[in-house]
Amino acid sequence: MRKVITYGTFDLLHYGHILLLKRAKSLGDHLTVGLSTDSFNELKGKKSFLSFEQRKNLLESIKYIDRIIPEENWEQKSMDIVKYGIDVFVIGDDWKGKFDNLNCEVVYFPRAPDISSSQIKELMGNF
Ligand code: C2G
Repeated sequence: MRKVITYGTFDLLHYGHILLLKRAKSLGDHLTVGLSTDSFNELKGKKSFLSFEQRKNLLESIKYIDRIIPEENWEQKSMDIVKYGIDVFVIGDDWKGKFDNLNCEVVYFPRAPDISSSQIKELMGNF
């Protein structure tokens, strides 16, 4: 059983997120998502439109995801990799190079172009 993990805020779920999750799952048999908590988002300097619970509910409807854990800090990744027996860490290439030292295989996927939660928030602001 090849296990994959990825992390993120996944606010205002869009096709860029889905594509990343689909690609992540294609690398193994089991996908864990470390979902950023609202307090970790503050650490990241991100204010998500949807709360952790709302974002978690949305992710739970995605067939590619097998497990969701809270992402509470920057440091937990290497412990999660050991705790969950992870083989591959995946994330978008906006993070390229940032996680090369993790204790498993690391894959950066190209980000889906022309879509982001902040763009959606801006557009929503006009309605
Ligand atoms: N993503 C993508 N294409 C987009 C937008 C996002 O592939 N158009 C990917 C990001 O690269 C990331 C995932 O979708 O892999 C989640 O995106 P965010 O919620 O913006 O994640 P981020 O805030 O970058 O959190 O510890 C890691 C951080 O928690 C990552």
